[in-house]
Amino acid sequence: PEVPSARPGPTVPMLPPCPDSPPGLVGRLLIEFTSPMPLERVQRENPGVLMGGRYAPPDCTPAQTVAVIIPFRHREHHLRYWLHYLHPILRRQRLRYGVYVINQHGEDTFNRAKLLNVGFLEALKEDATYDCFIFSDVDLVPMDDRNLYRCGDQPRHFAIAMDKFGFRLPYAGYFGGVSGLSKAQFLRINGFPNEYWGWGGEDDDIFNRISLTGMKISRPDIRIGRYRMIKHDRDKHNEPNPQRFTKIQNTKLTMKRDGIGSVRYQVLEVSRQPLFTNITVDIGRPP
Ligand code: UD2
Ligand code: MN
Repeated sequence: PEVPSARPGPTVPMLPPCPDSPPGLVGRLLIEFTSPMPLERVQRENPGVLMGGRYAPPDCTPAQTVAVIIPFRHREHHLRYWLHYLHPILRRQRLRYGVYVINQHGEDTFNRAKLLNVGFLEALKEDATYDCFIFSDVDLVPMDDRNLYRCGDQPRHFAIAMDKFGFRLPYAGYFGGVSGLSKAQFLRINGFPNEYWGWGGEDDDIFNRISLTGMKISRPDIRIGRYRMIKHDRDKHNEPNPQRFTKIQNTKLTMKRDGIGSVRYQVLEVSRQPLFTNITVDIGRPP
């Protein structure tokens, strides 16, 4: 509806708030990764998504603005599946959102959590109204659109029942895959650690930060938090980090100095693609 403004002049369009449970969700989804997914097809099938991967529902005003942050290097064919499945889901969930692919430049050791810190800061530079941050692996697709990509009063863990773990939570403190924190929750834990180079441990460190600051993880129902992970081998330059076991013992000591307050990096390129914003960044290398 259009609400007339007090003085003569243009009218201000006022959309009603989006409903708490979006109508038009379909529930359980069929997710498969057999035939390759051309980017042109994904673009053709998502005409409502604006440049840079931005979207807002045409018929209501969402309570939050969501930045989806994806850590990335050399996974183009995974990204195409992710975009193919996620854009329609996020649209049905009536989210106002943007998709940010944080692409680690060069071939030094991968650092997932540091890339996520970069994504937080760079998304806010693009749009200061982001108040919810969803951090997603590029290879994870939810099997149920009732798993709403929003933030709540506690940090949220979305990917709780993955095919590769037999659709069970592998351990109580597991926080990997897909998670979501409000801006305030993220700042309260000083963001994520920057010092986990290579595979593993960073998700447990994030879990520790959340517990140490007195917050509790919220999770969806186990029947709804189901995911498929695209099968893959371990990437080059992302070998298991041998320091991870000792590092996660020390979160309490390290989290104050290592986090969003101390992240150093250099953005090399920001490029707005039709279905996502690509940010290529130099995050350095392990000491
Ligand atoms: C698990 C967790 C993940 C993270 C990781 C340990 C699941 C489903 N996910 O993932 O959240 O905690 O262990 O670090 O259990 N990536 C690239 N290029 C690379 C390397 C990594 O794009 O060369 C990105 C990509 O988004 C990928 C993510 O980092 O999905 C995690 O890496 P992974 O998929 O190799 O690790 P995985 O499946 O064991
Ligand atoms: Mn994976």
